[in-house]
Amino acid sequence: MAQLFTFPRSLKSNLFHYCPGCHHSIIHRILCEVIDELGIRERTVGIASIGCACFLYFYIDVDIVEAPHGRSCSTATGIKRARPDLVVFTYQGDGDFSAIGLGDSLHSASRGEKITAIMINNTVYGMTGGQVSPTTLLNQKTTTTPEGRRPDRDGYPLKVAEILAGFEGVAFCARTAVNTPKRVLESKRILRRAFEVQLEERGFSYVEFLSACPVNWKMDPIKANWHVNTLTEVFPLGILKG
Ligand SMILES: Cc1ncc(C[n+]2csc(CCOP(=O)(O)OP(=O)(O)O)c2C)c(N)n1
Ligand code: SF4
Ligand SMILES: [Mg+2]
Repeated sequence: MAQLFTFPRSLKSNLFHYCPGCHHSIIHRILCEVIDELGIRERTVGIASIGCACFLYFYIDVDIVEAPHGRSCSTATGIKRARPDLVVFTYQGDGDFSAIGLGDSLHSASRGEKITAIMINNTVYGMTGGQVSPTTLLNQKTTTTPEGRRPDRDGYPLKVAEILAGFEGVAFCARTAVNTPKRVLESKRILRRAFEVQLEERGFSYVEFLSACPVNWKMDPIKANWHVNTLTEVFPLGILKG
């Protein structure tokens, strides 16, 4: 019988701690597949951020550094500048990348640091109980906007990929999702391209994943999975640059 799937070498066999229906685990898998296919596992360093994916070292079998909240791109910058031979990626939430870490993220991108930033946009601070984040949709209920996000009080959703695409230092910028099999395959191609851009030393590469957070969206896993389509109306998918 033909074997269609193999377990990625870079993925540890530990059980995921993520909630049922969370997309973090799918993204971990395709990330590991890309690392394996590019043959870079021995020289890859991941920067885990503070958020639901802070236990990245428990799942991905590469060297992992845990950065303080919001400082992943700066930590990645230091490692990449000290050791340009390494492949360095960050794995950050929308809160980490675009709230507390916005300054670090934008300046790293603007400087054209030769790192790959992966941003998991689930529109909330997932780990701390679902507070509003810069990417929360208008009218979306969160624990800190219980009646929904109001633009006059809470501002508008921050479109990070659109901002980064305008930076000269950014060589590759894309937004994707993993809520259908076709999108999982497309996401893998995009992620691979982002790493290739780093290997080609062309500049900062950025991949944003629209990601389901069933628990904090107060939806069952299936409904949350399809709700990602609503996010795409505000955050369109595609390669913005590269
Ligand atoms: C300096 C600092 N401020 C605040 C916190 C509390 N905190 C932990 S995770 C988090 C937000 C995480 O949200 P996000 O980056 O979107 O990741 P997610 O959990 O949604 O994947 C916050 C505010 C912290 N750990 N450190
Ligand atoms: S709180 Fe949300 S982002 Fe965090 S593990 Fe659960 S579903 Fe995933
Ligand atoms: Mg989040």
